[in-house]
Amino acid sequence: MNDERAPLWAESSPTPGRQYGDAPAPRRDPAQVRRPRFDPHELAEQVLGGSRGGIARAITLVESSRPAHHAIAADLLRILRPHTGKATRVGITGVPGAGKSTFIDALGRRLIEQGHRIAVLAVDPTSAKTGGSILGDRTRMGELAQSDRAFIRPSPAGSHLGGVARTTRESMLVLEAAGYDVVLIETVGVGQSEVAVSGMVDTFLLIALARAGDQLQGIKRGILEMADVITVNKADGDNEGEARVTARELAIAMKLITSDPKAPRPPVLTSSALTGRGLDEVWQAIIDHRAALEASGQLEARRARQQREWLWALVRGELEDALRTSVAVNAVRVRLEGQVEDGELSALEASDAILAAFASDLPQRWQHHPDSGFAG
Ligand SMILES: Nc1nc2c(ncn2[C@@H]2O[C@H](COP(=O)(O)OP(=O)(O)O)[C@@H](O)[C@H]2O)c(=O)[nH]1
Ligand SMILES: [Mg+2]
Repeated sequence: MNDERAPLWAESSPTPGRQYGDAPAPRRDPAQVRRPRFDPHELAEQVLGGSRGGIARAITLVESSRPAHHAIAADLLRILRPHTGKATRVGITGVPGAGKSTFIDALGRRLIEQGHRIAVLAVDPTSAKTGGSILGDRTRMGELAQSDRAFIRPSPAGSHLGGVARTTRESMLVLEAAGYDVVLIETVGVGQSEVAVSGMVDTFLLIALARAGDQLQGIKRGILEMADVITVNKADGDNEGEARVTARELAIAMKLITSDPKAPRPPVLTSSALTGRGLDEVWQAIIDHRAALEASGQLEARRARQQREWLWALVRGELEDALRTSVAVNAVRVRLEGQVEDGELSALEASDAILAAFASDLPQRWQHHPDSGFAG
């Protein structure tokens, strides 16, 4: 970066655990590599004590795709739950290149100077395939990553958005329990991941760019609707004037987009991570948004709604996985698909047959759950 402050790594110890900028996602699930077994009580103690190694192991555990680890992760999260929920949770979106990572690095360092502890997570289902965003962030978040008051975790190598969303949410809880009071979640700006992130944060910041004209086409309307705070970024040098013009245009556009005329319209600001101008104002707008939610009781309602929606997202995800892997369903699928294609069977009849096969083959672990109301 271009300022004179001593680099934070000057006095901090090396940070264990996978970080932004490390080698691309390991080919093997790290939890499958032989390592000491996970003990949820021991791990919880380490997390609550702020041990970086313990936090990294806890996140590795929640990211693990091994069924045996799910139960341990659930135990861990149950122990940690009373210590979660106090952080300021912020989602940060914007098209690739908008400057999100640079912004997070600059903002994060300021917040650390103010005494905060910063957790940075990413939701990017594409990163596992391309490794792109992780490599890009090596330089962008280098300074923040060296601080012992920051914990930065790249998007997990999940295969699909649902998996990435789950592990990001659970990692956030681990980090909150470890005392990180600001959680910043960067996302890629393509739509679906924003929906997932908006389901786990209090405030959504949209980082836009000055490019009068194609500004609105580049940002999907759905993402504009989700934004609680907007900043036109890279407002420096020759770009500054244009950024202001764009901010005014966006402010007008937001009037049209907000369906409820009484709902507070998101403030549209300008900022530059390069010069630092506007960063404090953006953070203030984020704090103000959250404070307004809290004062009106909406923060609690928002989080309750997020939990409820998350519950059903989990149920749907599990159902889809079970359907896809069901032996009985797979035994009939090709035949039924063929019959539907040939017009021998209606889609409705075939769907009944598939569900009947599925019902005969429901995963054991779903049956007789103590809270199901069916168990004896
Ligand atoms: N002029 C200027 N360039 C910036 C600023 N922030 C980031 N950049 C540059 O924009 C490019 C993309 O930044 P990055 O943070 O990786 O964007 P991301 O893809 O949204 O995370 C990099 O070359 C940065 O150096 C800024 O405030 N002003
Ligand atoms: Mg980035």
